[in-house]
Amino acid sequence: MLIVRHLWTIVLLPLLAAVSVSVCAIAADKPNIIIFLVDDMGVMDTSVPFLTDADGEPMVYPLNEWYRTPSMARLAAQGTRFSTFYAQSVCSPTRATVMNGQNATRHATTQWIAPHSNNRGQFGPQAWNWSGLKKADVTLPRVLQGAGYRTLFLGKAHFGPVGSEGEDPLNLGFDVNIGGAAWGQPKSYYGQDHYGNHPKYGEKVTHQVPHLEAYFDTDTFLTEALTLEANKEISKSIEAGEPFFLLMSHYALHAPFHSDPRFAPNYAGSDKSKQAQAFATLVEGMDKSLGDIMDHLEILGVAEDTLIFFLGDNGSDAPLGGTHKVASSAPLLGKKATHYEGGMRVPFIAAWAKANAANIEQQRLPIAQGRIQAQLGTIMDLYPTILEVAGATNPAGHIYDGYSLSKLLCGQSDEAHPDVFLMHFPHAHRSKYFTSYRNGDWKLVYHYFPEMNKQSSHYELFNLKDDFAESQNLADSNPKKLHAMVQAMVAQLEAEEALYPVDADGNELRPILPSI
Ligand SMILES: [Ca+2]
Repeated sequence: MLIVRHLWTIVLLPLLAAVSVSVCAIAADKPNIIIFLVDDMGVMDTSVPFLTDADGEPMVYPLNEWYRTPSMARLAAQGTRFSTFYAQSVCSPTRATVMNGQNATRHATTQWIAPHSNNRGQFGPQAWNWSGLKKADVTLPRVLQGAGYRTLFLGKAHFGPVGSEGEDPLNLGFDVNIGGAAWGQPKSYYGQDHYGNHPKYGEKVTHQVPHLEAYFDTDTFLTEALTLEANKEISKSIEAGEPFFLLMSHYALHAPFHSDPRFAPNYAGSDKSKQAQAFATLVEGMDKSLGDIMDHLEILGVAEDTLIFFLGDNGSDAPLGGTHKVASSAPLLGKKATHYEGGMRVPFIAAWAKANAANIEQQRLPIAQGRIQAQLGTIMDLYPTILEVAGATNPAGHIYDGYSLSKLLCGQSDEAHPDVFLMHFPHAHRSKYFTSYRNGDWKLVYHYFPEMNKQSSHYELFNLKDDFAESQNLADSNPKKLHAMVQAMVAQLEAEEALYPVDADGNELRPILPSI
């Protein structure tokens, strides 16, 4: 009997060892992937210059000198950043796009999702996707789960309203959810306030951040608590030998602009408002989080095997100046929720957490270091880029609108990647009922006027190469270009099955072609 058992051991052990080695080899072939998504972070809310001069050299503006983001600078030095990267103008549309790679026009979550009521607005399309993402939807984390990843969600979700399937990231392909709920902002950033869960708020409180009881009544700022929890989950994945996908989705920099005491002294001497100073502390706390995660990856010895995509989810909401002015995103015009560049331009950096040209995974995607890519990229591009890096396959029948960024990240131009971005917003916010369409150097903004209860139109046409601050409307002086741009915009709206604003009688308002 003993001999038999021994024989089994002799036969089985090498087999088990072989299986074990094989699994490890597969795991090692898959890089860890982090999307570091910062809420309401515009392209100018950082000390890292993203905008460039005509020669592609970075331009430092006063806002770059105001903010402090050394960890972003560290990441940018190791990777490639984009001078022109587009997200949607508000939260939920971008968040759904991160998850499914579709333009908001197609996934139809075209407005931010209010937690308790359908906020389509008086003239918004009835069929817009207020209920957000569903259990059955194709999502990036679910596809990555299928490719062997442990999927981690930390922070602000805002994928669906209260009581919907999309309210809980665990329904959408994540193995872990810490902090994610229907809320688009926290009630409080402070541990002393229990991040909005404190009894002092009463029973009808909303916007309380879940899962952070361990930090109640401490001085731990929300951004820090989420970072500590993220690093714990990263450690668990490494200990388990599983590659991880982390959507590190900070509540910062969204209002309320609560000052982070750790950084407040850095701005106290400024002549800027208390609100602007508090906003700057949110920026610096977010940046510390990035640095802490990068340090943790190095300590664990997995920085070389970890790819980081850093970006904001819409244009800046910095409390500086007027909504439709050159202010919060200076030198760009406008801020979050507007149709101008300040509403939709976000920072984007992609880098290995520690560059090493000898690393096999990095040889497959040798991201150019310290480089600024001038060709435009969009939020839709994350989905196909990450699937490619992870060796995952897009499920049959799932349409996505992005293009792989891999050539652009490696310092090349890519003719297959179109210089086009369509942003469709058939709702009312700071800017109302508009579609903007970027194509090459040109940008068209089409305004619908449902309030007038009849078809009416207004066009803005800018040449961003000559006029990045959108100061000169060329719609009247260049009718040929205007016509061509509206035609191309309409074609893309149709291809993506856009839903349009309606007039008071419920009639759909489609864009009107201008006469030539
Ligand atoms: Ca946002």
